[in-house]
Amino acid sequence: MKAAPVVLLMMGSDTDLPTMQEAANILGIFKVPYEMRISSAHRSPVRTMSLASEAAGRGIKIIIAGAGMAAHLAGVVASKTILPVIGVPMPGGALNGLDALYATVQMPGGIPVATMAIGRAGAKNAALFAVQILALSEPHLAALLLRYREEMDKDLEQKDADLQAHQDV
Ligand code: RP5
Repeated sequence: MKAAPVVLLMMGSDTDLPTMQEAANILGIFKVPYEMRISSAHRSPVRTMSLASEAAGRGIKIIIAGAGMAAHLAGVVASKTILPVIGVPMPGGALNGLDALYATVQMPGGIPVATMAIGRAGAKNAALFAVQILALSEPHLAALLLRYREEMDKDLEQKDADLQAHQDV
């Protein structure tokens, strides 16, 4: 049987999926059960608000919301739940994500959204941040996070060694 999702990954459009897939990949690595949903603050506001308000009741602990342009998804979701909401501004549009960054990060006092970087790095970090929050009460995730960082370190060390071996000057 499939494990019940603890992270809800929301995005405003199917066009956000390639970027938000980065978050899904990380949750997969850490074996954190998640659910992906497409729902827009503007195009499907009622469904978006239901997803947000019902999330805690069905065992979701953290919501990641990615949206682009006038990106109100993370803020609207945060207004309907007290679960931590992590926002990811999507790139693209005439302003290439700067609009989404401002719309996501500039929340009025009272309704926080933990906003990540624009695009793939933001989606990846949103998932890692979610795992870090879960690790506060799940020691096996803390151990996996430490190993993940060790592997990043080793990977970079190897890349540096390769660079040194192939440098002519
Ligand atoms: C936002 O508008 C979505 O999150 C997406 O990033 C952007 C453009 O949506 P599409 O026109 O590509 O569906 O709501």
